[in-house]
Amino acid sequence: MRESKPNRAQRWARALFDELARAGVSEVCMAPGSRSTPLVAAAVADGRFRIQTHVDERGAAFYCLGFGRATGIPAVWLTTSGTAVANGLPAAVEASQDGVPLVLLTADRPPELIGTGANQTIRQEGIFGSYPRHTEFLPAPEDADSIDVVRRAVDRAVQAATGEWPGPVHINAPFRKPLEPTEVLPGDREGNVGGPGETAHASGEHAGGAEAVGSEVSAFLRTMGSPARGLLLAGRLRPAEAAAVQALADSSGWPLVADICSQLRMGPVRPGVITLGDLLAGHAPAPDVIIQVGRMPVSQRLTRWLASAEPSVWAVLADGTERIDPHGAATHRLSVSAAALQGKLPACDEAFAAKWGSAERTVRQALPDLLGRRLTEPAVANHLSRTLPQDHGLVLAASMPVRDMNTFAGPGPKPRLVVSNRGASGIDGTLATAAGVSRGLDAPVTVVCGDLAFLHDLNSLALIARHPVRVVAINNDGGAIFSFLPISAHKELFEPYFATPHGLSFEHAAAMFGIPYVRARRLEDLEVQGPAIVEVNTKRAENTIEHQRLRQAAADLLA
Ligand SMILES: Cc1ncc(C[n+]2csc(CCOP(=O)(O)OP(=O)(O)O)c2C)c(N)n1
Repeated sequence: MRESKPNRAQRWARALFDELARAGVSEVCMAPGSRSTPLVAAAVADGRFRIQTHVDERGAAFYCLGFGRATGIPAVWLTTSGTAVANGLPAAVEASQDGVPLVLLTADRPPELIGTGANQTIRQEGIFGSYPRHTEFLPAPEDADSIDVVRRAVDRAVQAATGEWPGPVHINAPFRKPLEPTEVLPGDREGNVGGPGETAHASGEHAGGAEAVGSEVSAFLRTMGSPARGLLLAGRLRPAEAAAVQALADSSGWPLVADICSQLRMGPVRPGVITLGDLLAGHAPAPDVIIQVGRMPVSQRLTRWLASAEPSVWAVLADGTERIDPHGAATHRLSVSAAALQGKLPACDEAFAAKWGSAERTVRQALPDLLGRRLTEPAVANHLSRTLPQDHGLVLAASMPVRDMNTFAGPGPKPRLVVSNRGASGIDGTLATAAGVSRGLDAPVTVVCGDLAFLHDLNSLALIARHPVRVVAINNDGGAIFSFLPISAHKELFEPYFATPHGLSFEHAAAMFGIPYVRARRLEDLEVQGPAIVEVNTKRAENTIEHQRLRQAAADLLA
């Protein structure tokens, strides 16, 4: 049976805003994001709220603080999950110290995604420390029997924010997909795409030591048997780990699907390394066994496809306490490094490896022609990857820059290091990160970032000015990534609250900080030395179509 509109998340969010309005709250300042979609849609639909948008959550929170100071009525600071939430702390501290009412309303991922390496997923409980007067951690809408849960929570929170000693309050609201106001089939949940959802440990917990590692590995190898079709999947890795993973691939002959931040994705062509996993997903033979190393890969298209193929073994080599498995597909978790498997993996079926290799070659050879010479976002990624000066560091902003480089980078010089702030996938601090990487490597750096990420960290241009950093700012006048989400079909909400166009150009910002500026008109214009800002103007609508065209072209080649 289909639920009628609005779906459960929407009803929940609408009750939340109805209760806020009944409590006399009417001012909202929000920053764009996806997980907060039900809350944004509800605030707009309610009609009683004045809604400001601002790309920088820290500034948005201070805006709300200012409103509370001026009126004595709390404003609602509305954000998505992840580091966006952490950006509210300075205003929360000030509001608490000085008794200013403020409602910190944070969207969150549902509990089953916490601690799995899922995108923009962090532990949000207690994030504002002891500063809130009161905290409400709501259950996900599907986990509560009644909508009264949310109404009572809002009442308690506003009461505390405006009580005898006013101050900040925190309401945390997790949501499952679908997030947009649309129909939903009951039971259609995130996570658990195809796998068993329970992770076995190959042996009992071991307290470390070579002997214990050896026994864990042999227990795993016994369980795995002799698969013919084994695949190595490399997520974010540090260079030393990457070298061990490469050695494992070389010795076993298992195809190695390398993520952009694996340190194995970019550089000259290397047999056995699959760089175009995002485009090949669904068009290459499915493996029986996957051994995954490093943190979560960027391409959800790839990992979802692998999960849906239900490999009999999906072993995650864990390097921390998290279970890197947002799709619930892992079957084994091994507390060993890739080096521990060296020389122990069974040989790979040659036909299987050859099919992956030929799919990779087919798309790689066609890609330059498919991309053409126009200044599109995929072509910029590809051109930068092929022309990156030797030994440059590469920093990729969360959102489309890291995804496009993952999907479209071609063979080229090997960067010294490829990094992206993908631990929590915040768009904040990207420019400062690039300056720090440059100093840390003692080398020039190229940073590719979107316009919202650029604006979010504008004052860090002061750091850029002092380092050999080339900033490639892809200005598509808003958040292009949201055009790929279902919310883009909701025209009335999409542009003002998700895409959030600003109409700004970065020329004057460059001049203000004394940084040379280039407006790129051709791909060759990207090739400047830093410090420099290269602004690339693209159109969001065309970008979505171009991505679809390229994906289809790759699929046609592999059909
Ligand atoms: C600090 C922070 N706030 C909000 C988000 C949610 N978010 C994810 S992608 C995105 C849009 C980024 O736009 P832009 O930097 O212009 O890149 P584009 O999507 O155009 O590639 C936003 C706001 C986030 N990841 N981090």
